[in-house]
Amino acid sequence: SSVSSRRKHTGLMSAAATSRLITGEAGNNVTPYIENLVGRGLHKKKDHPLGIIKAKIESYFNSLGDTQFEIVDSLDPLVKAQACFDDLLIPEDHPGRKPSDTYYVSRLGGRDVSSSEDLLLRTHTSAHQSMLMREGKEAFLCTGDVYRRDEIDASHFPAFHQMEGVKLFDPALVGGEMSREEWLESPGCKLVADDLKKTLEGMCDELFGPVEKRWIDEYFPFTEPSFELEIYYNGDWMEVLGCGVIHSGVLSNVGLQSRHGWAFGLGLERLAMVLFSIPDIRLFWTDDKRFHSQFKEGKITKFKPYSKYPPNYKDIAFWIPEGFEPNDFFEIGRGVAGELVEKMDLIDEFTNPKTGRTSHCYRITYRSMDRSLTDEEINKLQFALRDLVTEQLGVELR
Ligand code: FA5
Ligand code: MG
Repeated sequence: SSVSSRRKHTGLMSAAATSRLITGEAGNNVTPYIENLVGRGLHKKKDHPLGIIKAKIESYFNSLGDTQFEIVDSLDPLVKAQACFDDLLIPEDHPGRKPSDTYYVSRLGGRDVSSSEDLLLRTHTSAHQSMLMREGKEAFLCTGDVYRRDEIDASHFPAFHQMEGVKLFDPALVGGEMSREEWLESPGCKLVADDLKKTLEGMCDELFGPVEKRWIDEYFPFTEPSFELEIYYNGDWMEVLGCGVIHSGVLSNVGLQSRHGWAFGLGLERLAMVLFSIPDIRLFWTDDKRFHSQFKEGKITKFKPYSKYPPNYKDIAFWIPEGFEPNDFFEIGRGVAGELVEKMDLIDEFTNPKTGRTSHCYRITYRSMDRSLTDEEINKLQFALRDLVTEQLGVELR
């Protein structure tokens, strides 16, 4: 077991010498597993479900007639905190900026201090809004891979894809420079919000056929008002996107204080899983021919599952130290086993009344998409996991 965990460490060190994302700088928490996902460009593959959906949505927006949406899909996912957070009025103490939630390449002030110059993997495509508006773009669709530290299961993966849409309006139509309060009460603001909702409802009808939808009031620091759109599909409400009228502060930051418009950000996997009946979010990243042979440019077809290999379960229990972050544990699991870890579930939590110490027990589900795993292989992974959590998180195994 210690052999295989040492091998992991060596892998990490040698990657550090050449890598752009694993630098060993202060606060650098990108793992080799994540680095391997960056740059795959799944959304640009014409025969990939994500590429097919992207093209469908782009052609919908550019069939509306009145506005030409520029297509942007090749921007570097490595951005500054300035672009991902500050330009969007996301405050320094926002939970989304914490190293438990975001992959940082560097943090100038150290692990726990936020700075505009920090380098990170974008957590949403909104990170490019301000730059694209500064360049003078009036309407665009910007698609890319985004990264968030998160739990692992069939619908959560630390990398997924978003499409950002922005449309600015003619000031003659909606009004020009005014105070934020005045704008929010104005008919122009209502016009922008109505256009946003009508356009996005039309997009859902185009993709799903007539489908039941509902609007939920939301909060984003960079839009005002803000909404979320849910659709009723296969017996359940599903969140498709977040959107809103662009906040006056965001526009004045890019020198557009006399302009107004809307913005939205949608999750491509969410839509693709439903439209193509893809049951597991990790399938988007597979190299398996049995997956890729099923999809063709321009066609929305139902995925036919190929046989799954059997799962293997292993439990791990430990006393947690103060400040324990489950995401750090999930990350180590992903680092050790990569795609072979299907799920990591907290199955038991217990506090000793005498000592006040808390113990967590997690069940790890190991499964490969393309072969049967041997006991020996699983045991090695589990031992490596046990070693690493002890070393890196200071937990005490039970
Ligand atoms: C955002 O990321 C905002 N930037 C969206 C936005 C853009 C609002 C412009 C206003 C203006 P949120 O975190 O809710 O918001 O994510 C947006 C969409 O991405 C979700 O509705 C969902 O479709 C998708 N999404 C979010 N988290 C995940 C995940 N873990 N896996 C798959 N899809 C996800
Ligand atoms: Mg949301």
